[in-house]
Amino acid sequence: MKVEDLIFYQIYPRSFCDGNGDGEGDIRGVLSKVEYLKTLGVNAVWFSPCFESPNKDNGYDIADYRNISPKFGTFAEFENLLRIFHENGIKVVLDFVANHTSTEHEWFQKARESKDNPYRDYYIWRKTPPNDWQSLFGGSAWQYDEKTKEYYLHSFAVEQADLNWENPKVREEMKAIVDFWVDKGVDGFRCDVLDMISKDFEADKNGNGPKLHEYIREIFGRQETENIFTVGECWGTTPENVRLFCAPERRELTTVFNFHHLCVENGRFNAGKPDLREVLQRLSYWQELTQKLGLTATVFLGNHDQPRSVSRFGDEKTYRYESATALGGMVLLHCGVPFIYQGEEIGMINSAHTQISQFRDIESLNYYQANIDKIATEELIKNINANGRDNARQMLPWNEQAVKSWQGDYAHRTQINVEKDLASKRSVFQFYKKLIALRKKYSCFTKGEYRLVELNENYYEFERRYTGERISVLFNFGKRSVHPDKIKGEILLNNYETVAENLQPYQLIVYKNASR
Ligand code: TEU
Repeated sequence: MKVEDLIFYQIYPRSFCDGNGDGEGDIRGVLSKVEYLKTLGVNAVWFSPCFESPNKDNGYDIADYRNISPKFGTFAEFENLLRIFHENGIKVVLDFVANHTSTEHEWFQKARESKDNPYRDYYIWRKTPPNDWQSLFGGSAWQYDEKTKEYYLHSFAVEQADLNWENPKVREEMKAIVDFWVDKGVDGFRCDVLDMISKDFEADKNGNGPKLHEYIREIFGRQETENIFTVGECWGTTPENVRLFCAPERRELTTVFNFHHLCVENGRFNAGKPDLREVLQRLSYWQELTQKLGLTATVFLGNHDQPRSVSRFGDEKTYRYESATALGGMVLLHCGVPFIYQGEEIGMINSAHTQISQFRDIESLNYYQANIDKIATEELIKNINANGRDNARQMLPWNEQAVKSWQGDYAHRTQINVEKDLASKRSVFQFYKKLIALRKKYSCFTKGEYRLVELNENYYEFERRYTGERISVLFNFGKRSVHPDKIKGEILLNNYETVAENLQPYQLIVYKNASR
């Protein structure tokens, strides 16, 4: 399968489907939903980490890279899953967490034993903190370790120690892990915070260091990894960096997730409603840029770290169906590899917690602790409800029956669940299915050129062209109706039943060979 034909669905293993009723997602659950994924039409799945982990950061703290978390299933069950996905034409991409391991990983357990342990240099130790780098989850990134009286670096939780990529042994270990899974038959990797593996102490930067590209080539530029799909999670990308990561002749990555279009709010938790126009403007900028450079882009509006896109960019109260379907159109009709995050296909919205005890995510809990004396509790809860990562981690509601869940039950379960959506006349899932079918039918979506036609306060129009095909996508992203110039043409898709003179709130219309 060609890269441009891939249509991804991200599964967050702990929250996708619970097959044994213990309150956590598992392989049995995933296997019961293969038909669901096939009906939707996706042909690739990215699994967030499903390896052994104490779950301080939900699997992004890996204790054993070669073992499946027993909560998720056995190794044999995983091999079976892989086989079944492949038989059904679905590629499987795993998460590769290369910047850090859990402090429960045996490498770290040994490293912390003594300064001369052979594993000591697998991690980054200093007598005193050499800088004031902060953990992305709050507080200093340097943690004092009693036993050997030195500090180790942890860019995320205290229990996630950063690996020392300067050490060739670490790079060998990482290659062996990649090869282990490639040998098992997985089709690629999503690489967690990949741009952080090379540090730059001199320039005082915890990432995008001078050896970054060299390291990536060392791992993924080999014959063994020639045919796999790789996507690097790179927060601090610049256009130049993206070119370096993705230019095929450099043999680094297939593509990257860059987050410019999702970094539109001021600050992490006290954000306020973001401006969708700004999001679309940035998305459009990256579309044009990757196209100009001949690189593969990714397109996504959510993942397991982001609030629900409908709540964030759409209107979850009055126009949930319309905004969910139109945002789906933004993901599936642009240029590059689209990624649907679980639950987007039924228009899931943010949760509405009322108490801090209902949140699970370490980033949100640390934010709460750090601000409890400064900001009123209601305000803190409001901020976490709007911006926190638990929103994306609610168990996917398959039907309206309440379930036991590590997250607590989804607050909107009775209004929003798969069964109800599928039975509804206004089914978000059915619209996603149509979007995917459209993407598969017209080569201009997979191979075609992207051209921005118009972007103003609440109206976005772009065109995709390939040989004789020309398709226009019109999106009114405001709550007012807008009046684009009169358009004629064959309507391929419309998230309203009618086409009035004005485009209705969150209306998305796709025209073939439109003319004015
Ligand atoms: O995310 C990297 C990252 O920078 C996020 O933690 C981000 O700061 C936060 O979500 C606010 O938007 C990756 C994973 O996707 C995330 O789940 C992990 O917690 C993190 O790395 C550490 O592995």
